[in-house]
Amino acid sequence: MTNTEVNNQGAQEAPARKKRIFSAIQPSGQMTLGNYLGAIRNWVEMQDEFDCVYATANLHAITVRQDPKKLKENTLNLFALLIASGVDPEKSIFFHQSQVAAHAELAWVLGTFTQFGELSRMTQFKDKSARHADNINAGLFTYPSLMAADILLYQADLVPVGEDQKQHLELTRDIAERFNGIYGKTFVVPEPYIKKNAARVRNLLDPSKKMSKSDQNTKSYILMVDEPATIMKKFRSAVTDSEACVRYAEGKDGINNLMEIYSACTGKSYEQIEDEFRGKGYGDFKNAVGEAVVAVLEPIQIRYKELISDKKYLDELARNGAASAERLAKRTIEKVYKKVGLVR
Ligand code: ATP
Ligand code: LTN
Repeated sequence: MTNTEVNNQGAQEAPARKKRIFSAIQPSGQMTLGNYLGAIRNWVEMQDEFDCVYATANLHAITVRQDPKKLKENTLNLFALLIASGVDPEKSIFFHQSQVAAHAELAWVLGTFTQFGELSRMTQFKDKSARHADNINAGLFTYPSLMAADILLYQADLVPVGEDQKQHLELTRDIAERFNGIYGKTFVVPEPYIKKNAARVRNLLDPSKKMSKSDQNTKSYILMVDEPATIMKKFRSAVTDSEACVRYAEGKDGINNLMEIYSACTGKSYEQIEDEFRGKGYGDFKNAVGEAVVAVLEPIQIRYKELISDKKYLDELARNGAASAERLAKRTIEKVYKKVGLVR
């Protein structure tokens, strides 16, 4: 019986269950300003409204070859950076995917409910197998079954997704419905949670592309841990146009991108920004954008440095998070094994 039903019958007033969110980020490199404004900041905001379960997706990261030492370091750094950004282990469950074995267990079972044809159509698989032609491994192919397991294990109602992960979420929904259809209601079928006006940050040197940590040119992106002086320098070399007028318009991708970043960091609207820089040159504008970004990132960097120097504390946070995750995951995996007829 749901809480609402209890309430309708006039029984004790129970608070309505908050919707559950699941999300994860791969520790596959250093986080950029794009990751922060497009994803991480939302993770922090969603904590007040939703019951959030967050993880570093280190099992997904090994679908491309990783140096073991580097992977561990990236995983810990990502964990610390997210906490420094405001992911709060008191409010949310936050852990490393590899700490809860049920992710791998459920992924195996769900893999048997995922068709070869479906996986073959995934654009991420096609892209990544073209980029890593020497290592098109089975894990890269079945990546979406593991992602479905991440989400379905926690009975998540909502999954915040960017454009690139929509197809994987759609497949997750299909797998959940297929399983529920055969065995009766087992999984919540998750909905995409698309945040209105979430920032989409573009590459500083080629604004036709998104800002991406895997870009060859370090000047094309701002890292969350870049020094303030580096951030200022990178913005000064950002591509603009020859009009010398700060306004949001078609064909002004470079300036549009800087306006989007400035707006995301200061809360100012495009009109306010146009007013502020009327009659001023791009040099002034770029400096202001750099300063606004430094103002957002500097406090995070300070907290990050403190956290990263206390590995024991970080380990303890992750272990506690994993223990809470495990309790939720256990219920689902036990139900699944029982329904499928697997001896536990
Ligand atoms: P890669 O360079 O390895 O493709 P990436 O930097 O593009 O990685 P992901 O690790 O794929 O980022 O994405 C992590 C999260 O950050 C996702 O939710 C994604 O939508 C978001 N994100 C990544 N880049 C941007 C961007 N430039 N603007 C807004 N959001 C972004
Ligand atoms: N595939 C995602 C990371 C990811 C994820 C998830 C996101 C792994 N498991 C579950 C949402 C829900 C990516 O590369 N951005």
